[in-house]
Amino acid sequence: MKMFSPEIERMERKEIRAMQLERLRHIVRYAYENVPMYRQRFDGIGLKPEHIRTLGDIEKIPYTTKDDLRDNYPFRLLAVPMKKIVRVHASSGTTGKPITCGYTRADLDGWSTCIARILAMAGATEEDIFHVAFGYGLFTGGFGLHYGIEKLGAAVVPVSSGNTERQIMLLKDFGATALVATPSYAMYLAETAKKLGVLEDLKVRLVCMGAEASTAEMHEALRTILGAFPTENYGLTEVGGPGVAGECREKAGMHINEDMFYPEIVNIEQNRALPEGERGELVLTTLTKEGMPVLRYRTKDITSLTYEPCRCGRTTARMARVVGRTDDMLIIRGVNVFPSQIESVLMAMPELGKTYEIVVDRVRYMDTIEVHVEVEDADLLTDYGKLEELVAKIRHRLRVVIQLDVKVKLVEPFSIRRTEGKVKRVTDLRKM
Ligand code: DLL
Repeated sequence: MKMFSPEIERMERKEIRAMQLERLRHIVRYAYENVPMYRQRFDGIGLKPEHIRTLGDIEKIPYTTKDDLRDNYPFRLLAVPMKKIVRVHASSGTTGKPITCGYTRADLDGWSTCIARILAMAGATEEDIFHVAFGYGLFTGGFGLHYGIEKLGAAVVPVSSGNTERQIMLLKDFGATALVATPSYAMYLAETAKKLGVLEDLKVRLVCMGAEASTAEMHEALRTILGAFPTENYGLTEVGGPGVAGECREKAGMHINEDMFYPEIVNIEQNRALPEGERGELVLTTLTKEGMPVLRYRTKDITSLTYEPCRCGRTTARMARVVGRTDDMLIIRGVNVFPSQIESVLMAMPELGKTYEIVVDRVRYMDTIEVHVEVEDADLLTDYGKLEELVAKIRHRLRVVIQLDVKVKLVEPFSIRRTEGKVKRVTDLRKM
C-alpha cells in the first residue's frame, strides 16, 4: 500500500522525537508570544518557553480545556491577525456556544496532508471516487475530508448529509468506490440500500468513518452488509478537525500524524502521565498550527498509545480505538459503563439489527438501564418463545460484559430514529 508521506510515516523513533522536540519548543514559544491566554498561564506559574528543553518537560505546561476555548470564544486564541486566517470551523455542539478553530493557508495545507495520508493508509488511491456524506458547513468533517481527497488525487463527490434515498441513488449512479460517513450513518445507508434492493449495484469498496465512537463489531457488521473495508479516523475541532490519526489496513490502532500532533495519555483522576499501553485520557498538543496553536488539550477521549512499529511498515505511534469520552461514561449503581461495551455485545448478534438506544433512569433511588434494539427480522416479534429466548441471551451477554442487569426491549426494524450526523444513543433521564 503506497504511503502518502513515506519520509514521515517511516521515520525512526529517535528522529520522530527529535523533530517533535524541535517543533514543541517552537510552538510553545509561538503560543507564549502570540496568545495572551498562554502568556498569562505561563507567567502565572513562572514558566518560560526556554524551560521546555526535553519532550518530558511538556508536563510543566498547564492543560488546556474546553472551558478555556469557551472563555475565549470566538477568536481570542488565534495567534495571528484575522487577515492571515483563511477559514473558520466550529464544533457541532448543540448547547451553548460552539468551539471555534481558525486556519491559515499553511494550516489548511497541513490538514489536507494529514487526511491524504490517512486515506492512502486505508487503501485509497487516485482511482477512487469518494462520496462524502459528512455535513459540509461549520463541522470539520465535510470540508476536512474534501480537501484531503483532492490532495490524494481521487475524485470527490461532496454530497453532504441528508436525504438518504437520494444518497443511495448518487452512490449507485456515480459508481462511488469509497464512502465517507459517521459509522451510524454508514450503517443507515447500508441498511437503506439493502431495503431498496440496490446493495449489489454499489461499487463501494472502502468506508472511511469517524466523528463518533464505533466498535470492532460495528466495523465487522458493516463489512458484512456492505462488502466494503471499514476504516476510521479520529480528530476534533479544537485541534483542527479530522485527520489527527487514522487506521491502516492492519486495523491495529490509528496511526497518529506525529509530526503535527504530540499525544500524551493521562490518568483522569490523578492528572498524571501514563505509560505506553495504559488507558486514560488523550491529551494533544498541536506541533505546527499557526492559526490556533493548542497546548496540552484535554480531549476527554479515552484510549491508549503504542509506539511499536506497525506491520504495515509505519513507525508512527498508534492510538487504540476510542472506548468513549469521560463525559459519556455512565455510572450505574456504582458500575462504570461505556455505551461502546453495550454496542460490542449487540453488534455481534446476527439476530439483531444495528440500531439501538440506551435509556438510563432512577426509580425509587435505584439506577435502571434499559436497552432498546431493533431485530433483524420483524417476524421474530410475533414468536413469543423465540423472543423470550433472545432477550435472555442478550441480557446474559450484557451481564458478562458490564456486570449489570439490563432490561432489554426488542423493537421492529427501522423503528428507532436514525440520524445523519453524530448519533446520540444514550438518554439519561436521571439528568433531566
Ligand atoms: O468529529 C472531527 C472529525 C470529523 C473526526 C470527521 C473524524 C471524522 P468534533 O465535532 O469536534 O470533531 O468532535 C470531536 O468526536 O473528541 C471524539 O469524542 C469524537 N470522535 C471523533 N472521531 C472519533 C473516532 C470531529 N474515530 C469528538 N472514534 C472527539 C471515537 C471520535 N470518537
